[in-house]
Amino acid sequence: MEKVTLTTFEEMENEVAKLLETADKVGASTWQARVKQQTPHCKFGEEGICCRICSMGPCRITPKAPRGICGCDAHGIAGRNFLRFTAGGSATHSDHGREICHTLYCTAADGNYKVKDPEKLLRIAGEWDIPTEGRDIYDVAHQVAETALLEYGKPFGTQRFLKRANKERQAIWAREGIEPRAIDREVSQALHMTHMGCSSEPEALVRQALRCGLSDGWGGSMAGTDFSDVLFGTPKPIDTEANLGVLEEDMVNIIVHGHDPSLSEMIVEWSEKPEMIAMAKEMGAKGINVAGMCCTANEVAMRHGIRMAGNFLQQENAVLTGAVEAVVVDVQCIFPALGPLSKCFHTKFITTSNIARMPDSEFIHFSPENAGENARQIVTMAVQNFKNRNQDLVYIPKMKQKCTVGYSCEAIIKTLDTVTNSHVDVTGTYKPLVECLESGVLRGAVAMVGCNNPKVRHDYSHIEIMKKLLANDIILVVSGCSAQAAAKAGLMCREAKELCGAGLKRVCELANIPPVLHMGSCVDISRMMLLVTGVAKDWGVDTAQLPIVGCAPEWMSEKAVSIGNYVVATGIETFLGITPQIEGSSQMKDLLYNKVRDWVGAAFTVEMNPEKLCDAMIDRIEEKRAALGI
Ligand code: BF8
Ligand code: SF4
Repeated sequence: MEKVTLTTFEEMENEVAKLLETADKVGASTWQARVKQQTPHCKFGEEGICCRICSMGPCRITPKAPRGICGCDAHGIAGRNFLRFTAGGSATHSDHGREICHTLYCTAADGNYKVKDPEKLLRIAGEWDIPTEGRDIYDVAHQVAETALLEYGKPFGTQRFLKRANKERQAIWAREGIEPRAIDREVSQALHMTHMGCSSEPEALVRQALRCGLSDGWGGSMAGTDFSDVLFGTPKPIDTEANLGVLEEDMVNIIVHGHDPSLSEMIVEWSEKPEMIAMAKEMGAKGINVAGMCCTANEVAMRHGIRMAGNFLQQENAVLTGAVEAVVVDVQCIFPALGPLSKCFHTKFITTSNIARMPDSEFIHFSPENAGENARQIVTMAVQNFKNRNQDLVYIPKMKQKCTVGYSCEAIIKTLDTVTNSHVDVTGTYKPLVECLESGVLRGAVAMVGCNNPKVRHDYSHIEIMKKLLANDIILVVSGCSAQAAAKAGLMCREAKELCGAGLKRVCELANIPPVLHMGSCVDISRMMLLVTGVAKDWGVDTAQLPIVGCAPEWMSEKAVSIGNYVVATGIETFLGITPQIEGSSQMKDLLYNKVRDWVGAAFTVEMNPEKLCDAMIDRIEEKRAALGI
């Protein structure tokens, strides 16, 4: 029998403790210490009932002061805060998508960026009625990119990608008046609605939160994913490794961290150039080792097999190994702490985007037009920094696990085809998966996503919930920092089938897949929307009827709230392990935890205890099965 040995929390935490000793030695601040300084958190903020959107305030709601100076009550304040949180996330994902569209617009046959998946480009052009016949692929790319960019600000109509949804879903969005129009318009309207003296009715605020979320998931994020695939290739299953043990003692270590693959792809390309490797050898290193952090790790792992150093709460850990020559970042989820922390070591902290400027960093403005030159400069800086490493401070935890990543929808369909029709042409259907779900070989599926959050033990909820779901024949698709949690623990390798119930184990053996399928970064949750939609279409039911739920057990960011909104609006019940900041309003709780289900067929469930959260998911999946009569 193939064996799987999981990395335990104790092993991980012991290694972190050693890294924290180094932090003490060099006088570095760490998040572990700052959490203590920030606890307990402000209760008004935590419950969402502090308002500071005008300078008559800030106003805080208490039993003795039930209204702000303008007269807004707890429900209006919590509702406005929730919508603003959503708008922040939607803007962030969608702006990432916009950058990718710009990169696509900059492609040329002899340029820094090329079209790597012309087939996917032509498919999207076809969806959008853009002529392709007899045209140069780059002409098509530029027209598709421009059309995509116009989606952000078009004056009329709704988002083009909505047409990809099943008919039932499209009808629900139309009925509820939540079809997103221009992507930017939904963010703008959210900010307008939450300006002093505009909306204070929770229902209206929640409806706009759903619409603003949809403009992300079925707009900006979907553009980010699809055009990243066109530019850098649609992911296919590929083997790699995960955890801090992927850093190498005798190589130049470069961490790529953030989200936008336009940067990380170039860094990977340049780190592989013979002249760069020769330079590293001149400096006394054996070569150049690029490792990923956070969503960038997912992006480069699934397209190149670049190894993943860790997830959100490990970004400081990587620097604390003392073995990192450069942390190269673009946007989102980057701790401003990395600047001062790097100063305690030889590490260069290199920021590259005007969107994420940070103190104590070296700024090299990265642009698609100069990408090659920018990447050359960055890799050179890292290589030349190797000689400055202080060997006395180097400690690299030995922990790492092997994993298989890169299950795009296209890859999943291809895998299903090989199982059912190994000698027949690709049929392009999820029907085999539908059959497994219908027959009960698989009880259901969970899309597990999201971050880490020091309010709960690092990665614990992700891993414990995943293990229990696998044992219950529930297959997992994962993305973002949840994906890395699975990979680091050892759940993303084929041997992990041994932890599954009999049905899921059989599916893993037949399809030769791990039971936890890596679908990418957080913008790639749009892939999950298309997967669920595809299953619903092949089953002939609406998404809300499927035995499939979403889960973000350790979420923290505004992006996660935007995601939650579009996942729920897509009809997928969403389970949260961190309480959203709305608890101070009974009306907001009722809306998000119950009432939205009447509108879109799904709602949020919140439970801080991972065991109970998992049980609630299993119950919901079984309820859905019963309702389908299976
Ligand atoms: O977008 S899972 S901590 S890295 S927000 Fe951030 Fe959360 Fe990680 Fe990617 Ni997503
Ligand atoms: Fe206070 Fe109203 Fe101003 Fe908010 S908008 S800070 S509740 S006065």
